[in-house]
Amino acid sequence: MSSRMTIDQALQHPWITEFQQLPDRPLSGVVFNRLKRFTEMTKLHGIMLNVVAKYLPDDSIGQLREMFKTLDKGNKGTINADDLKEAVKQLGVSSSPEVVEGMLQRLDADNSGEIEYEEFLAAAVNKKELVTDHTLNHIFGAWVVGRQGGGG
Ligand SMILES: [Ca+2]
Repeated sequence: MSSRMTIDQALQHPWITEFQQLPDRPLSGVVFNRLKRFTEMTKLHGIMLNVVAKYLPDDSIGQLREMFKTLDKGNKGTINADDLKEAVKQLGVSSSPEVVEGMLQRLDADNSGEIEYEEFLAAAVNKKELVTDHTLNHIFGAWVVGRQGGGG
């Protein structure tokens, strides 16, 4: 039996839960897990999340905005491969550079080579929070108004 933990096992581990409270760690275990799960989704699912993420209310993404700023070294407005690797290292999860590169490629919806804020949001947000009345009203409300020519 191998004593080496998988990433998923490590993220269930109590000390990860403890670490995610620490402010000097740019990435929380929970969010890292979401990013990882995002890479396992179908491409279409990822595109849909990118669309929905644009309509998220500010109050549900405040913490993620702060996390993005912390990850974004030098205030570039984007997260690059180095930022992500450093964050994963600080999280204390053993993850190969290839895994992090793969994660970045998957999150990078527009193939710019970096993760923009909305790309990060799409992957990092709690998926249960995504499909709420608020976001659905925004998306379908805008669509219905568009179809009716804005009249009322
Ligand atoms: Ca991008």
